[in-house]
Amino acid sequence: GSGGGSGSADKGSGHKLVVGFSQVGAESGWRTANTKSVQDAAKKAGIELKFSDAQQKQENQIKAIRSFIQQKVDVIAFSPVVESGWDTVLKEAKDAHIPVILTDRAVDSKDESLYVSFLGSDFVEEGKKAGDWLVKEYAAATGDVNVVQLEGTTGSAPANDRKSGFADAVKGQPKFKVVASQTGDFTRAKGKEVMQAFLKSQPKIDVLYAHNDDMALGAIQAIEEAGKKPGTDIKIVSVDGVKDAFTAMSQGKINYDVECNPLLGDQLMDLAKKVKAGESVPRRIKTEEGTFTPEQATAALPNRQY
Ligand code: GYE
Repeated sequence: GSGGGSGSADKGSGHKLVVGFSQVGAESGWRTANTKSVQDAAKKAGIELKFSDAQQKQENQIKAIRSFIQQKVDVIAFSPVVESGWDTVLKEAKDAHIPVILTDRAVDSKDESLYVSFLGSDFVEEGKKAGDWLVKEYAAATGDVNVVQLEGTTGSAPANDRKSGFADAVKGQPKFKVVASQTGDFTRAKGKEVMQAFLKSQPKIDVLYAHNDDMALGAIQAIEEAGKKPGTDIKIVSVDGVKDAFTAMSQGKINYDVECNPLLGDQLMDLAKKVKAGESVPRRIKTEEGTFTPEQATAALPNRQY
C-alpha cells in the first residue's frame, strides 16, 4: 500500500502469487473437506486463490482453465473430473507458459509435459485394500459371495482405479461374484437410488462395495428402507473415511473403510510456490493413508476433522 510498504511475505516482488483452482464440484463429504483444505491453505500461505466449482462437468472445468489462462494466473491447479479429453486445453496453458498442477485426480494424457506434478492418492491401491478385506472376511466361505458395486463418476480416475484394484484383489477366487455394478456418481442421492434398484433386481446380495462413503451412506438408507440390516444382512466396504461414515461404522452399519485423504491444501500451495520459483518438484506425490475397522473408526471419531 502507499507509504506503508508491503511487510508481507511476498519476497519483495510486490506480487502475490495467484493460483487458479478448478474444483470438481461439491458432490461428497470428501470434496467439501478438500475444498476447505485448499481455501484455508491458500489463505495461510498468502496466496490469492481463484476458485471455480465445475459442478461435476468437464466443460465447466475447461472453461475455468481457459479463463485462468486469460487472467494470466501464475499457476493453474485442478482436479480433473474425468481422466480423458484434456490435451487441448492443457496445451493452451503450456503455450501461455502457465504451469499446471494436478491435484486429487489424474488425467490420461500421454504428453507428460502438459503438467508439472500430480498430488493425490493411489486409487488402485485403495481398491486393492477394499478387495483384500473382502478376501479375508470371506476366507472361510465356500459358497458364492455376491457383491454389488456402486461406482464413482463414470470415467473418473477414482472410479476406474478403485474398480480395477478391487477386481485385481479378488481375481482368481471365483466365489466372489460382482453381480451388479453401476455408477452412483459419488453422491448420496444416487447411491441410494442405485442401491434401491440393486435390491429389487438382485435376489441375494452379500456385500456392497461403494467407491465412496457418500454412496455407501445413501445405500444404507435404501437397505434399511427395504427392511434389511446394513453391516449385517449386507456387509459394506467403502472408501474415504469421512466422519459420517465413521458414525455409521460405530453403529455397525459399515464394516470396513479405506482411507482417502482430502487434506491436500498445504502440499498444493507448497508445490505452487516451488513451481513458480522455478524449483524442481516431484512428478508424483502420493498421499499416505490407512484403513479403518469399526473399532478403529469408533476410536477416531471424536477427533475426526471432516
Ligand atoms: O473419494 C469421492 C469424491 O476424487 C478422491 O471424489 C476423490 C473422490 C472421493 O467425490 O468422495
